[in-house]
Amino acid sequence: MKVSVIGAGHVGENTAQRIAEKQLCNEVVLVDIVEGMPQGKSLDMWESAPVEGFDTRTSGSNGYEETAGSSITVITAGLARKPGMSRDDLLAKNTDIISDVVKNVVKHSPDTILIMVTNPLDVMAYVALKVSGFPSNRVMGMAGILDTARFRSFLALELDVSVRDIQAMVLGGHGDTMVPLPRYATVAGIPLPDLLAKDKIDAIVERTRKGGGEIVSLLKEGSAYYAPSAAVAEMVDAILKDRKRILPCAAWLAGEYGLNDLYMGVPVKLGMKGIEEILEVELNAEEKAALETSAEHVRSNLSKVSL
Ligand code: TXD
Repeated sequence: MKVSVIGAGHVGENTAQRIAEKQLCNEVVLVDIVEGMPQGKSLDMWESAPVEGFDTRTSGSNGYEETAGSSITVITAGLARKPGMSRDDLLAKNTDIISDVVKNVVKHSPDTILIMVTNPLDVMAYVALKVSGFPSNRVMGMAGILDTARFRSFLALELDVSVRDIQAMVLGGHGDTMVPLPRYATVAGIPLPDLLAKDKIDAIVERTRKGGGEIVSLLKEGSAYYAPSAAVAEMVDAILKDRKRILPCAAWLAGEYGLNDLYMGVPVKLGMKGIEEILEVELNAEEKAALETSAEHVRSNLSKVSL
């Protein structure tokens, strides 16, 4: 089993390292346009194998031959945000990059599952779906696991409990219009609203919505990568091990949640076939309205894409 990671920048390199350390497959191939960089990073990773004790081979390339026959291809290639930039500012440049990357990936791995990471995420997943011609179960985006992880991590700090006991759900597009669902958050099965006052929950929801921007403004250059790469590795694990995990991912909607023809974050079942099912949870009027606002935002971005 082989996983290719296209784009060996911050998210790509950490994703590759996490997949190798967890030994999720036999081989990880890193691809980037910068000469020598993916080769150097993957060699450095391989040299950590004797210490970390993994046998997953890591290699790097500036071409796509080495990616042939990948079970999963993670696409992180493109530009990242700088302070003052929104995810949407990346749209035009990243559309061109993703179109080119996806064409090359598909040529060598016609049966691969695509996990999109590049921003603006929901739009890049759409570009990948159209350019690949793949069925929608094999093209998905990573965002919801990251957004949910941020929500859970802030709740753990506030409640002073283990992150392991916190379950949560974030729906919607990957942006400031995302829709965290406190009603569906639990701490060891106890509904969150029973444990935390509404104003505290609201503040954490707001911090979650702006979680990506918080990191961008602290880093000054580039955006988050430790939590994003952990989220991608969780998706890779769910698929390769056919775990049937229920995780929030960007999925192509065809009527679910009353939405059509766009990618949005929703709970899905992830297994060997990719997205095996989209789960529809009941939403109240306020949550529905927030999801519609998020969908509007994604639609307006989609209207700017020309393929
Ligand atoms: O939740 C999420 N989905 C996200 C998305 C979380 C974090 C980062 N998110 C987005 O992922 C971010 O806004 C960017 O659009 C991507 C990648 O972020 P990263 O932080 O890894 O960016 P880097 O470090 O700039 O890396 C991008 C790499 C860099 O090495 C380029 O040389 C390479 O992409 N690149 C290419 N590789 C292959 N082919 C082409 N055409 C190409 N163009 C650039």
